[in-house]
Order: sequence, then C-alpha cells, then structure tokens
Amino acid sequence: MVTVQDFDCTYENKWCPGCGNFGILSSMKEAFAALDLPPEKLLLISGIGQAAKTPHFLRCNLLHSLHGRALPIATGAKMANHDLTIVVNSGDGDCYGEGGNHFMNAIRRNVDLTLLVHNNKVYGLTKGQASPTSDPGTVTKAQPHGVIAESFNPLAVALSLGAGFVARGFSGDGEQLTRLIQAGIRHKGFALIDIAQPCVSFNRVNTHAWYKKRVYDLETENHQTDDLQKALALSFQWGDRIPTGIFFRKETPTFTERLGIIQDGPIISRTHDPQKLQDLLSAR
Ligand SMILES: Cc1ncc(C[n+]2csc(CCOP(=O)(O)OP(=O)(O)O)c2C)c(N)n1
Ligand code: SF4
Ligand SMILES: [Mg+2]
Repeated sequence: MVTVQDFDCTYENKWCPGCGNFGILSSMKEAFAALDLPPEKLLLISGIGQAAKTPHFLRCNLLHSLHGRALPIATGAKMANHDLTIVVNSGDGDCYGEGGNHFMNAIRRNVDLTLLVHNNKVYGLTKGQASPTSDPGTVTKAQPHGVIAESFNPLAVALSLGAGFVARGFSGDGEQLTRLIQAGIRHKGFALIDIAQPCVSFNRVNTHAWYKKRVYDLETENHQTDDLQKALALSFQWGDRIPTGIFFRKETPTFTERLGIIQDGPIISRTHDPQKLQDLLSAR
C-alpha cells in the first residue's frame, strides 16, 4: 500500500511561510497515496516559477524543464511511455503566459495528463509582476499605472477548446483539492485543475481570507458536470462568489489512443535496430 510518507523528500524548500503552494503539495501527496500510485509510476513535469519547483519536494520521477514548455515535454513523455501517470505543475505565468500556445494545443490533442496550475495571479518567482490572470488595473512595481489588458480566463478557454475535465480548486481547502486531483488523474484524457493560490508576498488582494469568504463548492449546489453551457457560464463567475469543484467532465478518445502506432504497447518497451536510423540519416 502506498502512503503519503512514500513521497517525502528532504530537498530544501524556500517557499515563503504561508504560501499556498504548501497546501497544493500536501494535497498532491494525499491524492497519490489514496490512488495507491507508487512513486516509480508517477512522472511530475514542470516549467519555471515557484509553482514549477513543486516536483522537487516529492520523491518520484521528475523533470523540471523550461519556461512554459512543460506540456510539450509531457506530451512527448506520454507518447514514449503511456503507462506512466503524468502530472504537470505550472503557474499562471508559466502556463497561460509563456506556455499559452502549448496550453491550447495540449487541450486540443487531449493528451492524457493532469495539469495543476497554481494560480496566484502574479509572477511570484520574479517578484510580483502582473501575469495573464492579474485583474485589469492591478498595480505592481513593473506596472505602476496598473495592468491595461483584460485578464485571461483559463476555464472558459479550456471549455471552449473541448477539454474533457475542467475544475477549480483552492489551496486552502485541502480535502476538496485532494479529491479533485484524484478525479483529474482518474479521468482518461486532459484534465485541467486551476488552483486559486494566495501569494503572501506579492498579492495582497487575493489573500487566503479573501478567497475563504468567496469560494463555494459546486458539488453542494448539485451542479451537473455534463452541462457544457452551464459550465461555461460558471467559468465567468468571479466576484462575491467564486465556484470551485468540477465544472465539466466528459471522456473522449485520447491522443495516445488515436495514435495507431503505439497501440501495441509503450515505445520504450520495444526493441529497435539503431542501424535503420543510421541508414536513414546517411541516405541521400
Ligand atoms: C524567457 C524568460 N521569460 C521570463 C523569465 C522570468 N520568469 C521566470 S519564472 C517567471 C514566471 C513565473 O510565474 P508563474 O508561472 O505564475 O509562477 P509563480 O512563481 O507565480 O509560481 C518568469 C516571468 C525568464 N527567466 N525567462
Ligand atoms: S513569492 Fe509568493 S508564490 Fe513565491 S513562495 Fe512566496 S508566497 Fe509563494
Ligand atoms: Mg504565478
């Protein structure tokens, strides 16, 4: 039986005390243990940022990659070995800004992975510049006159592109977040969990208390997760009430299922003849 302690590691963690990332990290461990998922079957992939450091703090396979590039790397890893469970840790800047194009195309391909976006509405690692999810008017050291762009709505974009699992969690509700991560991993196909995450150092508006007053769980309101139009309408609700939980869920064939060439088993378990590649490279 897999336990939470199986994922413990001693790598030094320098997140600020009170950072929402701690809650996300413990929900991940709880969810993996509840799913009886051994560390060797799990691959965590990330880009760059405070959120992207998360895989370092769990004992499992990991790849800490480049700005915004976690999703294409995860797609390649899934193609090479679709027996692995792949979870991507990304931030609002890393995923929706630097990697925005990859976000859209991973959804369109329906790559079977779980994407956790630690959404603190700032670039935390680089000291609080505005990110794509910052609200218009947000003043930062780099935007002293306030953000002039509209904010990016990840849930609406994901739903519009046909994502089969779209959810929002809150780092301050560990029990719900653990359930969401388990459901995202069980979902066959692309699963987005955007996580409202306070940044105690650089976001003084969207604090833990601010979210606590506003978030509610769609499950308690009997939301039907097969209703795309309702899910889309809810994805625009942001203010006195902020919905969390599963907005939409529907399984369709995944990227690897549609790739006939890997139906006989993962590429890594096949024998290959290096001479064939050599011949191809030297062919004129
Ligand atoms: C090409 C390039 N662009 C930008 C940066 C700076 N940079 C590093 S991480 C990051 C954003 C991280 O923001 P987010 O994904 O929201 O993560 P957080 O730190 O908030 O968890 C930025 C802008 C960089 N180092 N190189
Ligand atoms: S700067 Fe913000 S996101 Fe980064 S560790 Fe500190 S609280 Fe967390
Ligand atoms: Mg961020």
